[in-house]
Amino acid sequence: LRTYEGGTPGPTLRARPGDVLRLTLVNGLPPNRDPMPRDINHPHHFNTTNVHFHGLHVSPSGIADNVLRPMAPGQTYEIEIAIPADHPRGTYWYHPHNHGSADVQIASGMAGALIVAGDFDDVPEIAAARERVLVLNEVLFDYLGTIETYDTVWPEAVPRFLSVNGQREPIIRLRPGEVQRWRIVQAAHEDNLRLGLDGHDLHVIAYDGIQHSRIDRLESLVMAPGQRADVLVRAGTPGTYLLQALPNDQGYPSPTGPLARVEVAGEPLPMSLPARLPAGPLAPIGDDELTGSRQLTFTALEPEVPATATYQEFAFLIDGRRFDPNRVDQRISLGAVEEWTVINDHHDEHVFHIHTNPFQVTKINDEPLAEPVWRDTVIVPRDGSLTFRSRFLDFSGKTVLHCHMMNHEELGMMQLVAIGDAG
Ligand SMILES: [Cu+2]
Repeated sequence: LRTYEGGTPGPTLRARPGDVLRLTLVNGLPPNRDPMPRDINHPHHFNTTNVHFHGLHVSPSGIADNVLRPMAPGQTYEIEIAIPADHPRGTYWYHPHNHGSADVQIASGMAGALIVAGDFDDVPEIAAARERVLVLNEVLFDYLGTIETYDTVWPEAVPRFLSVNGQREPIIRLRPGEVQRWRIVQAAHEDNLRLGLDGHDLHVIAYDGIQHSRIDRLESLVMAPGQRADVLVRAGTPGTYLLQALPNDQGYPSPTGPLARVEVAGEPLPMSLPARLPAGPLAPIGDDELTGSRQLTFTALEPEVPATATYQEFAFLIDGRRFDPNRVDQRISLGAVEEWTVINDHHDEHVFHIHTNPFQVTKINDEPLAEPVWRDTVIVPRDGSLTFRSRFLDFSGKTVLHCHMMNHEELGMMQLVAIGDAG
């Protein structure tokens, strides 16, 4: 399997607003054996990679967060990410994003957390809580322990299981009454997960690394691939509780099963949850700030019996077309503030993600949300729609938007975006 630093997940990177991250990527994977396919929207060149810094508001160009820059096997690349001094602090992540190989590499466990530190430092109950980083993945490989053809991924012919930090059902320990803060990264390559912890509520304090201004107390939390959630857990009475992926319908059943065993034991450690949270870092976008709007439509072409079909029988489209690296689909002025509606004309859920700028989700299925939420990755309901507002600030350049179910991305569900005077 392909990994960062020989294991999964990759090392957790920690930075502060104003830092410059300088990374050297040594692509130690062997040469690609397959020729460049005639159809670039079929998976290929599994040993070519690159790195995306998911959720960061940084330059998408040059040697920064540039996912259009392939990194060939046997070569070494410098990467430099300048994090703005006013960047929201929180839980982000990094993963490969080379079109053709990203899905297989993420499924192999190439993913790691990136924390822009200092979020909630001013909330004593959160600052006092022990922090854990939980990177979730759905692991699959063939009977040789490899993924060397896309037929291993699709159709779902090989066993797969859920993992937390590269382990199957690890033990997470808390003392009775203890509050812990879990930074959860949903790094599974293609499926949503509905998380639940037996006997405990999940208190969400941030979505996609952006501080929420209130605590969402949930019995279960649906996380799409690419999403993050910061969650407070207050341990109950001594015992062993399962953190698990519960049944969920994403158009077809999401994976289910145990993720971790939570052991509550030892001397009580009474801690309290915060009564309230401070205002989030990003101001809401009002009607008078908007400079334009646009609409995108996600669709899929699929065979009559999808469950047994091969991947070549599917195509995933945005506005009726598959990804073309030579065609700019969305041109956006630098400084624009826009309202976008993403329509999902398919009976399965899809997951909208755009690089460089987060967005404020305002409506689901045309119904206004009581409290709009800032995100960078969001489920577009099946046969439904999603509306958000975004400011395209600070960085011009070419980048992408796509479905974060990475199998769909590989099979075409991605668009090229040009912000400002780029291309
Ligand atoms: Cu999709």
